[in-house]
Amino acid sequence: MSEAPYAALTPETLPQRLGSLPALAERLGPAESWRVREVGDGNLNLVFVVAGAKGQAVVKQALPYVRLVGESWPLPLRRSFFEYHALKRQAARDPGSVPQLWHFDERQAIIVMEFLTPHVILRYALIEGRRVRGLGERLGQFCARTLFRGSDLALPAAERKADLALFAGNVELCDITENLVFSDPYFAAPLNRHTPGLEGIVARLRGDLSLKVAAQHLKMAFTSRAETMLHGDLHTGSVMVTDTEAKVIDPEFATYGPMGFDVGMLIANFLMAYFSQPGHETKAGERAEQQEWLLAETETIWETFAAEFSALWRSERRGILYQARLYEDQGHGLAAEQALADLLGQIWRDTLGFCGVEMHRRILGLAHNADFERIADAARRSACEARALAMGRQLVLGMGSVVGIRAVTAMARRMNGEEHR
Ligand code: SR1
Ligand code: MG
Repeated sequence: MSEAPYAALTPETLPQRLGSLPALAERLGPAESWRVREVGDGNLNLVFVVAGAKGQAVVKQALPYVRLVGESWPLPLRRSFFEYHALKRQAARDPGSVPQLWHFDERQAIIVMEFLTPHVILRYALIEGRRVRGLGERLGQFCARTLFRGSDLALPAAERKADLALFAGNVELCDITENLVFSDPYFAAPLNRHTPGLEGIVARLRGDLSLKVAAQHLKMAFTSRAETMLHGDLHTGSVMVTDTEAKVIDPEFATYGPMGFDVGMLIANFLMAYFSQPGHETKAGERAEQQEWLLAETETIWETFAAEFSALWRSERRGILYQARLYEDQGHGLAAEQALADLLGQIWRDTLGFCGVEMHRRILGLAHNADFERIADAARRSACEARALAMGRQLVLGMGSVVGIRAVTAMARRMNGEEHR
């Protein structure tokens, strides 16, 4: 590990500073051959693509502040430590799902990893109207495998408790989620912004007391129900794709929380991609098939998640919860199936609630989605956003009564055909 004090990399300093790292030199060739570009377009970090005579790598470095806002919002470098440890666990729990890790420097907050090529960020692919074969299935598997295998359903108790303690240190990134996702959208928080034209629906949402209460119930679930290691920021900007492959990146928000959080965030971002599509049309109806594909993939995410989670329940339930010695070994396999159904029901309800608040915060809060932001015309943008806001409300308030993912996609189709002002 580097002994020098932390210093942010630049394309100019990177070859000299990292040129002697075996992890890079062996894969890329001599530093004199390196070409470096900074490609980070996220809200927090520096991301460099380094190309050498023999190969390429990604060098990700945390900044000591929130990049989106600037130095006025300090943010600890140790988020890089949590990202590194989360990536290691995700690689073990769902092999092939994340980029290969090549080097970690804790003091410099640098992670060196595989450069995924020809992958692009899923969100941008969806904005362009592109499709990815097997996308929903792969993401559903990722959720099931990482969420199940990071929990007391699967891990030895001591290991799970050690990880619970480790990731409990990710305080500042949890604080971002706690404020930006669960609180700020529901009042006029200083960093909030929204598209002109949404004033009426925003006032109604912020005046909806049941919604405000439900959002805080969800916040309490997020802060107190440490069920498993979450990715913590599983949106379509945290997935890289080709036409046939998907990999998950950026788990710096990793923490222990409720299983439905990752699934809900992911589905919310598919639904926002769905509602944004008409805003990217050059002629009416042009994206209708793309919208249907997005809903089909949304259904597949949940259906695959539930099927894979059930398979893991039946084959890998070796943790301290719902032990086979209580059920199957006593000839009470049916009770284990009942417990599984109950648990999936709880995850489903949580998923819907987290999905709803994520849809709200990406339109009303600080951190918006390119899906909507890239719709240049404000009137078109606000029309798309209003439908997503209305659906978010239905999901939060209806989380206990919406039965099945097909009811969700049917709701999306209905909302997409309506005006919400
Ligand atoms: C201040 S950070 C804003 C958002 O960017 C990240 O991607 C997370 O989604 C966070 O909520
Ligand atoms: Mg990120």
